[in-house]
Amino acid sequence: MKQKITMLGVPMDLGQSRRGVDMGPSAIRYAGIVERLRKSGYEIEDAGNIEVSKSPGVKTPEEENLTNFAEVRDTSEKLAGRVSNILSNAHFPLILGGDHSIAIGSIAGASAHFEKMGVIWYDAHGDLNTAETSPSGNIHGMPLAVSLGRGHESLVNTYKAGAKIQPDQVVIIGARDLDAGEKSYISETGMLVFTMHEVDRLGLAEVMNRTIQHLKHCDGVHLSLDLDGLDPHDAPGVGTPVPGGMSYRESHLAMEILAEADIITSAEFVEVNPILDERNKTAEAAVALMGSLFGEKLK
Ligand code: 5AB
Ligand code: MN
Ligand code: MN
Ligand code: MN
Repeated sequence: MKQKITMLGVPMDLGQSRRGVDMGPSAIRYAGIVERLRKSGYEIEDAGNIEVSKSPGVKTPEEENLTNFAEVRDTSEKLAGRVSNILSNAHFPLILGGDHSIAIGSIAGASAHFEKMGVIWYDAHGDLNTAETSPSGNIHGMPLAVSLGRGHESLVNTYKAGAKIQPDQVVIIGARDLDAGEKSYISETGMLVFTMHEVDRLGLAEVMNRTIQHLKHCDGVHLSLDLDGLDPHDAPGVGTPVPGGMSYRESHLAMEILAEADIITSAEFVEVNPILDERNKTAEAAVALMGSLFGEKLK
């Protein structure tokens, strides 16, 4: 993965209901991501943030239970175009969130460059809801469903019409808070999900090996890392913390194994909320994990 990196911030907080996650990209920059990756010998270009605008539109009835639908749709479209351009220039897109709704755009843009792109979803949640199954109406709980072709058609049709990935191209790691509708979808499709139960039983190294094996048939892999996948003790600055997550060190091991396998072709780190954080601990964890993902060695 020794290529040029283009980093792009997406100060989006409209996919959920707590203020502050729009400052995630600043917090991650402040925690020293650029210097860190340069030390590992990367050429990294900071492309700044994309603009997220509030456009109070009138919702149609079918947009009910999709909070800030228009803004999320417009930002996704813009982000997809930017991610696609970064890949066209043969750079690695490193996307800083922002809430997880931005994955709709990242995956739409990145998947256009591959025949069959895999997605690793490192998260306490499945983010597989639709407006029909969502208990909150928050779109950050829906981006994986949208990428799989489920949900409001103007979200599903971001950048290119239709589903961007199929269930056999997805691996969820760290799940411990799935809604009923998400559980049904997982069992209907047989999608590979390593909940915390499997992480405890197998250990994260084995989980990562199985993940890599499962995605062997893919020609690219997008890593979507929600900081709430980590235990709230190690990543307190997130809007929807769930106890019992993967530790700081386990998460490093996961990134190190991915670096060794050299399969990741784009990545995003999302849901860092500096207002809820303790002295930028979560942003610093994000930066340290990016260091490992990009091959930083301990000795
Ligand atoms: B996150 C919940 N499933 O849909 C919902 O942080 C939480 O991007 C979603 O993983 C959490 O509202 C979304 C209850
Ligand atoms: Mn989550
Ligand atoms: Mn998420
Ligand atoms: Mn969250």
